[in-house]
Amino acid sequence: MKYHPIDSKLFIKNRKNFISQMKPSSLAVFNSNDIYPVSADSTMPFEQHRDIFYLSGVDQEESILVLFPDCPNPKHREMLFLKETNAHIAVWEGEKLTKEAAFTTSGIKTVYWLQDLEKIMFEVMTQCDTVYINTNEHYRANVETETREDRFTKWLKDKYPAHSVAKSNPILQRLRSVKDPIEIELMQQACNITEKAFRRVLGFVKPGVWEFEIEAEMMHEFLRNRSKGFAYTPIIASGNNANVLHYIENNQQCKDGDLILFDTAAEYANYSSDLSRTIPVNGKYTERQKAVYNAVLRVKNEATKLLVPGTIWADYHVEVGKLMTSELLGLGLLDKADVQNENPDWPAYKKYFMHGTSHHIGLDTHDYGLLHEPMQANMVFTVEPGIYIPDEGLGIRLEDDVVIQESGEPFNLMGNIPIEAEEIEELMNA
Ligand SMILES: [Mn+2]
Repeated sequence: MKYHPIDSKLFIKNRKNFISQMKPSSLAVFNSNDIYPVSADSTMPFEQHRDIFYLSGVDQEESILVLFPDCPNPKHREMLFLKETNAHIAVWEGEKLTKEAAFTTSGIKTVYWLQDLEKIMFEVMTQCDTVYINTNEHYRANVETETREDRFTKWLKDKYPAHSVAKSNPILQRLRSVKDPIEIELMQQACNITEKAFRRVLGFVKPGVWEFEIEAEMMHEFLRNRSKGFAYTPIIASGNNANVLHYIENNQQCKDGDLILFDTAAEYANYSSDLSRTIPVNGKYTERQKAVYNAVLRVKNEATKLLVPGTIWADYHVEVGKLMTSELLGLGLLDKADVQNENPDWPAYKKYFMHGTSHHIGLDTHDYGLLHEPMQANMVFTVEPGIYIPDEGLGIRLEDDVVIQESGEPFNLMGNIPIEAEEIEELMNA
């Protein structure tokens, strides 16, 4: 791992919170992700499943966490099963967690090698009545492959058909949406790395540069700051490419007079940041570009103030829609008749701003969180309005990541990343 070790207090607390929501005489199991194949013997880089990471800090393939708070044997109330390692295996397979290192990372004292799994599972399964399995219920999930977790669940249900089953996911959705101070600090580090990359790019962009050259500059800054890289597939969209919302080719040349929309940010220690900025290729916004830019910025600033405890996500979007409608009227993109005759299910503003304004962010970029429940302090959200005008060859989105406070305005984790049009022009021309 490139990141600095994380205090195991975080994972100990996360397990305590999870256990407090479990039914009596129940056990919960969490698996690592597979290492996904390419072909021949090539593989994709490993990405740990965020739930086992959240509950243990273990960032290694073929790991299993078992929680059984009512177990008669105190040794088996928390257990890790890991791939065996020793000095000899390490020569061939590289460094893997020893039992001691697994304890330091997770705070879990009982660590077995995987070959003991079936035997120990038989012992603990005969001592419990309910088993918590971990299904993916994220509102945007769309998974076609069978995960390691799915395979384990099938095996478990097949071998122990008399157990009742419960769901871990709703518990994790609630817990993971409210961040611990240690997590907020890790997210701040991800945002700070993103800031370095963005400032580097401000000094690099000029007419004729290619979108992928900008991508390379950012990756350089991420890697040298202990990030694995982009938290999500980067969007570097010049000119009309900005109007393709999920443009990820990043293979065009940036032209004098155009804008570039970046939706690019670093991960750190598996935590995401999520930034959008829109800058002029030649270092100076035209009057029209600046007018649209400042309209987006005003919507962002006003929307941010609505992210307070008690706000319901859907109501918030209705309010942001009103802010956006008034800006679009001001820009002459909508007229009063468009608004009077609008379809309430697809309001007029959606012609120019067709995506959501905010999502939870954390270990996943589109993080866990039950959207029908009211917002709470220490939830972290993005704020990302945009205006997209294909007829004018421009699209502008501005996005920061903010932490909801007990009272007052949210804390902006990206408060140091330049956003005022004048400051961006100044830095590009320095
Ligand atoms: Mn986002």
